[in-house]
Amino acid sequence: MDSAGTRSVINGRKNPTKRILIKNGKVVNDDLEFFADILVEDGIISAVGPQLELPANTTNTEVINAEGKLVIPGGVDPHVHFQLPFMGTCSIDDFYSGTVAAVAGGTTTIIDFAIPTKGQSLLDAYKQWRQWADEKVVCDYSLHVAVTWWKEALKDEMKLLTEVHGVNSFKMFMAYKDVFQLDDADMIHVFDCCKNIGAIAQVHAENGDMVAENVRRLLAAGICGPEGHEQSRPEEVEAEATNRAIMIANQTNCPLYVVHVMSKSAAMSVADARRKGCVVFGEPIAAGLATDGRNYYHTCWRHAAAHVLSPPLRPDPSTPEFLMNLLANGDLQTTGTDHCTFSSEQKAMGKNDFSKIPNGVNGVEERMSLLWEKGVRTGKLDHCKFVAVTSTNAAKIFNIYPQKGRIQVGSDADLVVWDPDGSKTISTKTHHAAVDFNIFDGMHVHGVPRDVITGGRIVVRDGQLLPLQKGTGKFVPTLPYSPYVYSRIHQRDKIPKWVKVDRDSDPTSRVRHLSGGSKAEGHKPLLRGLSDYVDG
Ligand code: URQ
Ligand code: ZN
Ligand code: ZN
Repeated sequence: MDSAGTRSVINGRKNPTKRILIKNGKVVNDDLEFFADILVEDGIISAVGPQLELPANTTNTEVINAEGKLVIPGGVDPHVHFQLPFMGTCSIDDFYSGTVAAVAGGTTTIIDFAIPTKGQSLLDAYKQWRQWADEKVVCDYSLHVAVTWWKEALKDEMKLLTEVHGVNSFKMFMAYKDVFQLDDADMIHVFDCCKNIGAIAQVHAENGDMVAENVRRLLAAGICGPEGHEQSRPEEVEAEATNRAIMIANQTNCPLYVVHVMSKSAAMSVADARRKGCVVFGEPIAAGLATDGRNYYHTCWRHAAAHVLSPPLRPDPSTPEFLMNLLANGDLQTTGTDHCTFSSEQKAMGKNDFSKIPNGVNGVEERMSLLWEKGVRTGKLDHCKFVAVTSTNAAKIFNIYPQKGRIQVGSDADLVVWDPDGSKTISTKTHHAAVDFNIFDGMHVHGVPRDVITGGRIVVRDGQLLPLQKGTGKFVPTLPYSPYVYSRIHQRDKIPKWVKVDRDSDPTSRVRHLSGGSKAEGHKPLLRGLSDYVDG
């Protein structure tokens, strides 16, 4: 709008192939909400402002009336596993059905994991995942890379992945013994390497050795059903590993991102570490924010097995609200889903032994509505915080902000016209994932996407998913040294960590004995205040 208060007529870009004008909506970023129109041209936001108008003769423009609705940045889900080869099978949602489900729920960027088998080159795994994803995704995606084994030469691969291939985060599994698990000595090498290349260390935090022993004991005791899963890896098994990873991160001054924080005690470990100044980020997931581990005791085997993921859902029914409270107050930062789905037939691989049930649940389509229902409608999250934890914080941590996670000129046109008063009942019958079970089945949730735009393409209109072409999404490189993460790391690097004491040149000189605490004449008190150990 110009000074005279008349409508702003935008000339926009020269002959864009596709324009979308979103009018009359309320824009919500993580720091501010305001009424404004949004002009999208060729996949990029080209104008944001009040009462935008296009020249009368403008063609190839679609106008969306967002009156009474919010317009939010497309969701960023930093934790999914589409078509993951795992536990003798492969997760049933591939990069097509998985990203279709994502956009159907308002998520327009997903971050998956290239997970090499032990001994496999990290780079080869990365190339394999790129090939799987590029031909199928319908929205943009990035990749974390897992480090499931260690040798010195992997430092070069990690450096190459970060500097050339757009990977800035490396995940270590502290569980899945003999499959993905790394021991502490190797983890320290990986953390150290992450720090030296400006990457983020991620952990799946469970004590895999304790899990293995508990599985053995439970099976020996004849407990073979899904109820054995959570009993084999109770909260303290998660919390201990969380603390261990935080310690290694702090000792190596490497930023840490704890994926799928599933319990109160692990969440408090993250919160306490952050309050002590550690650079740690915690990610609860949709499942842990909306349901709990009592489901493992359901008498229907399929129902109980459907909820098997690791770390498990906790039987304490107050856990979801506890995690939501920490998300609301900033002790936890992002929300993922760990969407890793397996059909009834696949889950039945563990019908006689719970440790053989493929681990994973759904969530990529339901995450944002569940956050609205359990977070906003309970008064814990305001609109800006909802955007922060479903989109912006993950974009900032993984260094794809403000390209993703913000509505401003120059950002990608990943936008959702959000209907705060709309509602739906989650159902396996209507969800878009390929899996035949939905762990949120029957939940009535408020807050739904009415229109979804990803990369400037309308993929949902008036609540209806449009036909989507495979491969229309693109890989988004995540660059090292995210300022949101590394600015504090660099500051911490400036603080001397160790102390060296200068002593007599002749180390065999008379050893001073402990005395009654009088200070030695002329002796400088030790930097650590241990002067009373030195005699007068
Ligand atoms: O552990 C993970 O994050 C992957 C293998 C998905 N499965 C799970 O149980 N969380
Ligand atoms: Zn995991
Ligand atoms: Zn995962």
